[in-house]
Amino acid sequence: MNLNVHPLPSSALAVRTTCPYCGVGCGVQATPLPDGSIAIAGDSGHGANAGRLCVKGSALGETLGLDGRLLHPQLRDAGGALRRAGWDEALDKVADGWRAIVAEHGPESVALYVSGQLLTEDYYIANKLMKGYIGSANIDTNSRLCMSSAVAGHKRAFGEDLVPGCYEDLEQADMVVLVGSNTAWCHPILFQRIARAKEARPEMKLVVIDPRRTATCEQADLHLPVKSGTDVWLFNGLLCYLALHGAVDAAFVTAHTNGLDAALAAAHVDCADPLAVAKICRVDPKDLLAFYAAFAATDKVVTAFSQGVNQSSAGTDKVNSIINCHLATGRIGRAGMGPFSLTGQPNAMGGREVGGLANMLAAHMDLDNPLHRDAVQTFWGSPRIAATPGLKAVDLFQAIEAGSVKAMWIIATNPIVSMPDANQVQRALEKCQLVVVTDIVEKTDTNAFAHVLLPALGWGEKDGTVTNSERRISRQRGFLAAPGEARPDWQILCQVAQRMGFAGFDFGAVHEVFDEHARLSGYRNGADGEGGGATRRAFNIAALAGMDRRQFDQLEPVQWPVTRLASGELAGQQRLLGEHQYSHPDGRARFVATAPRAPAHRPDAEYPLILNTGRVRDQWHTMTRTGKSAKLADHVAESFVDIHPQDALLYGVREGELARVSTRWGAMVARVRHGGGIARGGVFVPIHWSGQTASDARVGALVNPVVDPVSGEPEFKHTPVRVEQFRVSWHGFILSRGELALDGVAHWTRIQGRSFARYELAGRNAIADYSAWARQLLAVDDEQADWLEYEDRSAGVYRAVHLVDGRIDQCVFLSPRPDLPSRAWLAGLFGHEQLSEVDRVGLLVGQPIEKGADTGPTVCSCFGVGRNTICDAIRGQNLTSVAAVTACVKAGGNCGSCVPEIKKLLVETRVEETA
Ligand SMILES: Nc1nc2c(c(=O)[nH]1)N[C@H]1C(S)=C(S)[C@@H](COP(=O)(O)OP(=O)(O)OC[C@H]3O[C@@H](n4cnc5c(=O)[nH]c(N)nc54)[C@H](O)[C@@H]3O)O[C@H]1N2
Ligand SMILES: Nc1nc2c(c(=O)[nH]1)N[C@H]1C(S)=C(S)[C@@H](COP(=O)(O)OP(=O)(O)OC[C@H]3O[C@@H](n4cnc5c(=O)[nH]c(N)nc54)[C@H](O)[C@@H]3O)O[C@H]1N2
Ligand code: SF4
Ligand SMILES: [Mo]
Repeated sequence: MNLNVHPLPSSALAVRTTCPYCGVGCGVQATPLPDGSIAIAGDSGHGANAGRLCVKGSALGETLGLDGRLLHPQLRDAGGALRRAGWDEALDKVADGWRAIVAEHGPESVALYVSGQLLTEDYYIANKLMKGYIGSANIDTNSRLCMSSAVAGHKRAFGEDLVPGCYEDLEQADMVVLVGSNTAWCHPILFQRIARAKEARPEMKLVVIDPRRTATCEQADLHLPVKSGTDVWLFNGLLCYLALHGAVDAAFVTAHTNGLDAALAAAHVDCADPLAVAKICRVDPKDLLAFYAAFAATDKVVTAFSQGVNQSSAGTDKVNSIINCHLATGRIGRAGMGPFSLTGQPNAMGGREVGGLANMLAAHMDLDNPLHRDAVQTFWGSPRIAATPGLKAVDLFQAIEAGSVKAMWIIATNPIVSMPDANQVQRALEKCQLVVVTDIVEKTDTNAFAHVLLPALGWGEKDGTVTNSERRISRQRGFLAAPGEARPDWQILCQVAQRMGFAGFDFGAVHEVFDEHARLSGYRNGADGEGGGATRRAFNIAALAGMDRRQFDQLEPVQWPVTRLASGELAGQQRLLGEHQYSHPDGRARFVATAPRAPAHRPDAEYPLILNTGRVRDQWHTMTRTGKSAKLADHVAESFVDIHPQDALLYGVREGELARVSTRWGAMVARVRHGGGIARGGVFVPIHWSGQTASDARVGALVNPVVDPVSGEPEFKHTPVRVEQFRVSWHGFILSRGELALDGVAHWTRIQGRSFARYELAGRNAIADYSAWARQLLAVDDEQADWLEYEDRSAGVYRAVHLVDGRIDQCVFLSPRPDLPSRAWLAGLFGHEQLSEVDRVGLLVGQPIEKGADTGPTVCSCFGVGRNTICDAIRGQNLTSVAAVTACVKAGGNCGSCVPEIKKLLVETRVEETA
C-alpha cells in the first residue's frame, strides 16, 4: 500500500516514537518499507507498553496517507471561498489582525483554544505568547473538557497537580477500582496490563463503577452500575464506612493531612447509612457493602478514574471524594496504591506542565501567586504577564458570541464537534471577526468557519515530547518528510509572535524550545531557590536542560521529576509523595468536604431520559485520523443510541432502525441499539461522528453547557434527552469505489472501506423510478454500463450492481426496513478482480450463496474477524476460552482489544445453546 508519503532519508531503519492517541503513551516503532508504506509495531523498550499496541495504535500506518490533508495555507476571500495563499500572506493576516484587535480592544479580546494533542513544545510556545506577550490568559484547551476536574481536585488535595502513582501500581494492587472509565476501550494497553496481572494473581480484585455494563466489566469481579452523577454519595459513603469500621490510618492522618473531621461531617449528612446511599446510587446494597468492606480490608488499592468522574457538574468533588478515601487510609505514595487519574489525550500531562489552561501559569506555577508571576515573567524577560485567569472553554465561546472576544485561533482541536452546546460554538465562530485554525486535515466542521487555515505537520512528521498518565516524558520522532507546505505548530506560533514584534520566539529548532521549558521548571524551584519554600514545585525537569539536538533525539522515556545522578546519568521517579511532602504551604495534604449534589438539569416529562456520551473502541474523537482506516471502520460503523429494550418499547423505537435524539440544545439521528449494557432511564451516544462523516450525528450539539463550578469542565455525561422514531420510507446502503455526493438523502453516514466508500442511507421521499434514481445517485450516465438490477416494487426492494470490466464498481441496496444484506459479504466481493457467476446470483438474490461468506460485523479489527465467524467456531468446535477462539480463528491474537467482546460472545453463545 503506497501512502504517497516520503520517508526521511535518515529513517530507513525503525524510528522509535510515541503513539498519538491515548494517554497510555505507548512506544511505537515505525519502519518505512520499500513499497512506500509504514510498518508499525510496539516498542518493546518502552515502559508503558513493553512492545504491545492496541488496535488504534496498530492501525497507525493506515492513517498516514496524504488524502484529505491540509497542505497549504488558505485564506477566505471576500466572497466567502477559501483560496490558497503563501505562508507570508497568511502569517501577516494573523499577526496584523491580532495586533489591530489588541490595539483597539485590549489583550482580552483575542484568544487561543488549543489541545492536549499538541506536543509539549507547541503548547509551551502558545502559552508563552498568550500569557507573557499578549498579556492575557485567554488561552484555554480541550483539556478543559477532559482533565480539568482532575487538575482542580489534585490542586485542592495536594496543592499541586500531581498524579502520584505509576502503571506498575495497577499491576501490584490487590484491588483496582475503575470509576467512570471504560479502560478496556479507552486505555486498552493499560487495561491489558491489569488483566494480565489479574490472570497471574486471580485473588486480585477488579471493581468497575459505571452506569453502563461496558466491555471493561467483562473482566470485573464486581460492577456497580451507579446512577449517573451519584459518585460523590458513593465515595462519601465509603469515607463514613471507613471511619465507622476503624479503617482510618490515624497516624498518617495526624502527621500528613488536614481537614478529615470537616470532610467526615459533610459526608455524614447524607451518606452515613450505606442503605440510603445504595438507594440514591441505585445499586444493590449487598454489592455496595461488599465493595466498602473490600476497600476497607485491602491495603493495596488503586482507584483509577476518568471521564465518568471528570465530566460532571460535580467533577471536582467526585475527584476529591475519591482522594479523601485514599488519604483517610494513608494509601498514597506507596507501591500498588493511590488515586490515579487516567489522562485522555497523548499530551494531557504535557499541557498541564506548561500551564496550558486559562487559570494556570507555566511549569506548575499559579497565575494567582505574585511570586510565581514574577518568576515566570523574569525568566521569560517578557513585557508583561497575565495577572487574572482567562476564560474557560465554555465561557470563551460564549464571550465570542457576546462580542467581547473578537479573534480566535484554534489549534489541534475540533470544537464544532467536541464542545457542549456545539451549535452555540458555531454561532460564536460565525460572528467572530477573525477565526484562525491550524489543523492537519483540510475539511473539518471547524475549518468551515475559518478565515485563515494553517497547515500543521502531523504525527510521523513532527518532533517533540509528550507526557503520559504516569508522568513519563517520551519523544515523538518524525520519520516522514513535511508534506506540502505544512509546518510544526510551535514554529507557526513563533512566526506569528515575531511578526507581532515580540522577542523571545527566536527558536531555531524544537530542542531549543524543550530546553527553555526544562530550565523554567527548575527556575526558583525549591527551598533553596530565590523564591523560597513557597515555590517548591514537584514538576522539575531542569536536569534535562542543556541537551543538544543529538542528545534530544536520543532522549529515553523518563518519568518526572528528573534528577542527574552523581554518575552523570539521568534518573526519573516512578512515584511521588512517598515522603508525604505535599505542595500546600504547610506541607500537608487536604481533605475536601464534598457535599453531594445532583446534576443541574434533570429528566422531566419532555426529556425523560439521561444522555450519556463517550467513546467506542476503534475510533478517536472526531475521526479525522482513525476515520481513514478501513480496519478501524467496521467495529462500529455508524453512530448509535444505545437504549434499554424496555425504554425502546416505551418510546416507540426499534433496534436497527433510526431514532431522532433531541435535547433542549439540539438534535441528531442515530441507529437504535441494545446490548451496550445500559440501564433503564439512560441512553448512550458515541462522540465520534461529525458533519464530515454523517448528515446529522454530531452529539455535541445536544449536550448541555453546564460546567463544574470549580474546574469549568462540562457535564458531558448527563443531559436530559428524548428519543423518538425517525420516520423514513426506505433504508439503503451503497458501496462505491468512487466518492459520491448524497444531496437530498434524509440521513447518511460515510464509512471508509478497503477499496471503496460505504454509505448507509435512509430516505423520506418516495422513489418513482428506482433505476433512474440509482443511476443518478451513483453518477452512472452511460447507458451501456454493465448494470445488474433486481426490483420488487410491491415489496419496495431494489438492488443494483455496477460492474466495470467484470469487477464490481458500485452497488446499491434498498428496502423499506433496515433488513439489508450483509455489508461484510459485499465488502469481500470488492476484493475480487472478477465476479463469479455464483457471486452475481448472490448479488441479485441479496445474500451470499456460499456458506461462510457472511462473516458478520467485525469483532477483531486486527485480523478482520467477524462475529459470525467467531460464533460459528464457538458452536462448531465447542470452544470455551478466548485462547481456543484465538487458536481457531485468530481473533484476539494481536492487540487483544477485542478480548472482552470475545469473552462476552463465549457467554452468549453458551447461553443460547442451553436455552
Ligand atoms: N477508543 C478511544 N480511546 C480513547 C479516546 C477515543 O476517542 N477513543 N479518547 C481518549 C480521551 S481524550 C479520553 S478523555 C479518554 C476517556 O476515557 P473514558 O473516560 O474511559 O471514556 P468515556 O467513554 O468518555 O467515559 C467513561 C465512562 O464513564 C461512564 N459514566 C458516565 N456517567 C457516569 C457517572 O456519573 N459515574 C460514573 N462512575 N461513570 C459514568 C460512561 O458510561 C463511560 O463508560 O479516552 C481516551 N482514549
Ligand atoms: N459529548 C462529548 N463531547 C466530548 C467528550 C465526551 O466525552 N462527550 N469528550 C471531550 C474530551 S475528553 C476531549 S479530549 C475532546 C476531544 O475533542 P477534539 O480535540 O475536538 O477532537 P479531535 O478529533 O482529537 O481533534 C483534534 C484536531 O486536531 C487535528 N490534528 C491532529 N494532529 C494535529 C497536529 O499535530 N497539529 C494540529 N494543529 N492539528 C492536529 C485533527 O485533524 C483534529 O481536527 O472531546 C470532548 N468532547
Ligand atoms: S493504548 Fe492504544 S491508543 Fe493508547 S497509546 Fe497505546 S497504542 Fe496508542
Ligand atoms: Mo479527553
